[in-house]
This record gives sequence, C-alpha cells and structure tokens, in this order.
Amino acid sequence: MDDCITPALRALSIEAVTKRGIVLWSLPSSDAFVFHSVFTRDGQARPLDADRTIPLDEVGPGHEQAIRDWVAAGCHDTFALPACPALGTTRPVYLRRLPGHWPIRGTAELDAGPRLDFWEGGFRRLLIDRLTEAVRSGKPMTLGLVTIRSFAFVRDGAGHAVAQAVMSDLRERLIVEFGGDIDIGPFHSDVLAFVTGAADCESHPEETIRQHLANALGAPFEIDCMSYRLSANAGIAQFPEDCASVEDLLRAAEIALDRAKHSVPDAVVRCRRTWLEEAKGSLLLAVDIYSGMAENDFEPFIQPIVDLATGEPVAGEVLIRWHHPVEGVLLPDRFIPIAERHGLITDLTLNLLRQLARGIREHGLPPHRLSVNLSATDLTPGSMRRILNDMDNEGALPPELLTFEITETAIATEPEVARTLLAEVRARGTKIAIDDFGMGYSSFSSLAVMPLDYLKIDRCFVDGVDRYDERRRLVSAICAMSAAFGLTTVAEGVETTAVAETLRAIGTTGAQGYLYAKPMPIDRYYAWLNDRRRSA
Ligand code: G
Ligand code: G
Ligand code: MN
Repeated sequence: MDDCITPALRALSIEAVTKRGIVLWSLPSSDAFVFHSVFTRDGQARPLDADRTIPLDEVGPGHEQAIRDWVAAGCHDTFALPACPALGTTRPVYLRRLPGHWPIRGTAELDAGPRLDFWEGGFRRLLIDRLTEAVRSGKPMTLGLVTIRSFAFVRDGAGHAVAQAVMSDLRERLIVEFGGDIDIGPFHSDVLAFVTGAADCESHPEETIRQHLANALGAPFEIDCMSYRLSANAGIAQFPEDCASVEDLLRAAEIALDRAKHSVPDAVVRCRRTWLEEAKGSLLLAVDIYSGMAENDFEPFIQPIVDLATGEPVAGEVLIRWHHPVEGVLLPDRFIPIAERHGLITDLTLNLLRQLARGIREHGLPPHRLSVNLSATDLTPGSMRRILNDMDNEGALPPELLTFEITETAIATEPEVARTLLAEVRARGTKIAIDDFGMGYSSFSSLAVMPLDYLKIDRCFVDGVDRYDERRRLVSAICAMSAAFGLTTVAEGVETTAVAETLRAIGTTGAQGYLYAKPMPIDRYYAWLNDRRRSA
C-alpha cells in the first residue's frame, strides 16, 4: 500500500488521523503544506487533491503562526492543529512526525547537535539510519524487539542500574549468539531493538531467533553478587516480506512484541501482514466512535425475553447497533472491544442510555424492564458514578425500569468494589443480572454474597440442550444452584421449540432467542409486543 508514495515523499511525511482516514501531509519548506494522500478504510493509499500545495498563510488565521512555531521548535513528535477548512479537517487533528524523519531541519543540522549517549537514545537514531539504508538499498533484513519479562520486577527490587546492567548483558550475549551479524541496542528502557540480515533465517526467522534468545537466557545474569534467571519475548518483522517502510517495520515489530508478551515466556512472534491494517482499522474505528456518538449513530435494539412457563414477554435486552457512515450497520463485537481498549466504553454506555431514554419518550414506556449490558470498566467507581449521576438527570430512564447485565469477569477483578457498587445500583431499584454465565471466571462464593437477581445462561450451553445429555445436566445444575441462592435464570440463544421445551422441563425461568424474535429497533419492538397482545 506504500506503492503510490515514493520513498522521498514518504520521508517527508507527517501523518494525522482524520475522519477521511489517515492523511499524509508534508511541510517541504516552512512556507507550505502539501497534501499527499489518504489511507482510506479499504487500506489503500490514494493521492488526495493531487499533491495540492497550500501556502501556509492560506491555512487559516492563527494556524499559520502555530505551524511556524512548531517548525521553529524542531517539530516535536505531535502537534495539535485546530480544525482547518483548507486542509479539509472539521475537527482538531494531531499531526505526528513519523519517527526517524527530520524533514524540516535537515540531517546536517541535526548531526551538528549534541551527540546522545548510546544508552540514552543514541542507538535509536543509529537503528533508524540502518533501517532506512536497508530499505533504500532493498536489502532483506529482520527487525526485532526484545523485552525481559520480569524487567520491572528487577528494576523495582534492585534499582535502575542493575536493570540496565541486565539489558546490557543480554545485548552482549545476543551479539555473540548472532555471530556478530546484528546491530542491537536500547529502544525503550526495557526493550532492545536489533537488525539482522535475513539470509540465514528466511523461511522461519522466528524459530532461529527464538533459539538464539533461549541460548542467551540459558545462564543466569550475575550482577552485584545476585543471580537472576530471566525469560524474554521478542516481536519481529521482516523487510521486504512483511513491511515495505521503516515506519511500518517499527510498528509491526511493536505489535508483534505486544502479542509475544501476552504469550508464553520465550515466545517470539512475527508480525502478520494483516496486523498493521487491523491496527489502523481499529484506530480509525475508535476515532469514529467519538463522532458517531455526537451524530447519534448508535441505536439501541431490543430483543424480548419471555417467561418459559407462560410464553409471555417479561423483559427486553438492549443491544447496541452502530449505523456507521461508511461501513454500514456494525455489531457490538466489532467495536465494543475497541471502545473498551480506548477508554470510550463508559461514554458509549451513557450515550446508549440517553438514546434509549429518548426512544422511550418518543414511543412510550415499555410494559416491562429493559436490560442494558455494562462492561467491566463501567463497574468501577468513577464510571459507575458517572452513570448514576446521569440517571439522576431530568428526562433520564427511571432506575426501576432497568436491569444491568454484567459478566462474571467484571465482578471477579475487584469483588469487594463490585459488591458495593451493585448494592448501590440495586438500592435505586435497578436489577442486576450475570451475563454469559459459565463462560468467565465463575466464582461461586460471589453468587452467595453479590446482590444479584438472575443469571443468563450462555448460548453455548443452551444450544443443543435437547440433544446432548451433558449440556442438559449442566443447565439443570446451574438452574438448581441459582434457585438455592434465590436467583432466577434466563437461557440465551433459544432457537427451537425442542430447546425451549427441554429448558421449561428443567426449570429454567426465562428464555431469549431467535425462536421468539431477533433484536429490533424500538418502534418495531413495540409493534411486536402489540401484535402478540392482539393475537392472544
Ligand atoms: O447482538 P449481539 O451481537 O448484539 O451482541 C453481542 C455482544 O455485545 C453481547 O455479548 C452483548 O453483551 C454485547 N453488547 C451489546 N450491546 C452492548 C452494549 O451496549 N454495551 C456493552 N458493553 N456490550 C454490549
Ligand atoms: O449480551 P449477550 O451475549 O447475551 O448478547 C446476546 C447475543 O446473542 C447478541 O449477539 C444477540 O444478537 C445474539 N442472539 C440472540 N438470540 C440468539 C439466537 O437465538 N441465536 C444466536 N445464534 N444468537 C442470538
Ligand atoms: Mn447480554
């Protein structure tokens, strides 16, 4: 996807995330902005306005001085540019200098500056130079990032000097392991970066590197009369196979390192081609979540929950849908994890509750409770305070109209905090249900002490409950246990009458699933309720 950007152009780039995608600009002189291309959602780089040059004084009042100041200060890593019609941005954007490129001042000027010590950032520049050179000459290579798993443990217990000595030792061991074919040095305080030729490990570089790493860590690190046995992880990316530019290689290796850290000790992960695109895609979605909330693009759908004994609807579950301006309707699985990762989930919960209140004002009060899904983050003191405060506002939903569905995992992290918060929620008249019961870290002790009303039995146990004896026994046991704690149960994902009949015989209280209805917009949900009432 770098194809339509020449290396020279790329070397001048500044990127910014905007509503249209990730835009590349450059500032070839301190007098003009050039608009180059935009990485659109389909991952393609497209020229934008044919490299339109915009003189700085046309960018807008106030902007010109801001940009000149930024340039004069040597272009810090990021720079917030206010919304600017000439550049096609309707909101402030953050410009980001691509690491390793100093287009404005020129390298000569930089080299004249103070030389940084190797362990204090100097190596990063050497690394970038080495990578840039290899990319320019088209020479295959592997970029790797290595971290010690218990680095923080050593640093906190023995101090920075010892931790740095460990990194320094590891560096020397790896130079030996690689037989000298390696440039290696500090990248972050706990990460070493290396560049090595790709020739001898082309097909499975991760296996070769894993072996070198295991050898290097085979002996303990002896520092200040202490002996440390340590393990490490590495993330790698290959040029030209995995990525075509310095910036992409660095990002790819970081992504791979992050995955490796969440894997087993000594794991080495190589970046897959799709990961960079995915990372870019989720960043764009995260940015879009903000504007989506402002533009009311999130809509609450409702799916009925019926009483298994009578077949009557007794509640509804609110399931969020996103009318994305480009991608169409998105389901929560696509964006809830992203909203969680970017700290946007409580904003989204508040937005959903407000949309729901608005829908209900428009269409009238529902005949029964509606349950709203909360994320683990919503169940922390700060977030729950925001949610409860919002519910005190004029026009908010009455708390006794709601149930909150939370997962076992959300409770398990800090059970005591969760218990206090749930008790407060419940005292206001809102009910509490455990969602996806049986799929998280189930703690039976929490069932006894948490203020709860019902459990929702996960779809994977419900599906086939009429055909598989072990599922039937499992669901029976969950229902019996719930009853013992005074809780009722709702089965999720009921698709056939045979399943519903089995559940009824077992003693499950309620059911939800396509057998009754799919999630629907509020007006259709009310119409569905009316139709049933009329035909009854
Ligand atoms: O409809 P379905 O694809 O709608 O929902 C998938 C998952 O997304 C479910 O597990 C549900 O709990 C979750 N989910 C749906 N809506 C919301 C919401 O508003 N907030 C949170 N946190 N999760 C939701
Ligand atoms: O929050 P929770 O995981 O309970 O969300 C319910 C999820 O299950 C939503 O994604 C909803 O669209 C989906 N769903 C609801 N009923 C059925 C069903 O009968 N079958 C299947 N496969 N999915 C269902
Ligand atoms: Mn749910």
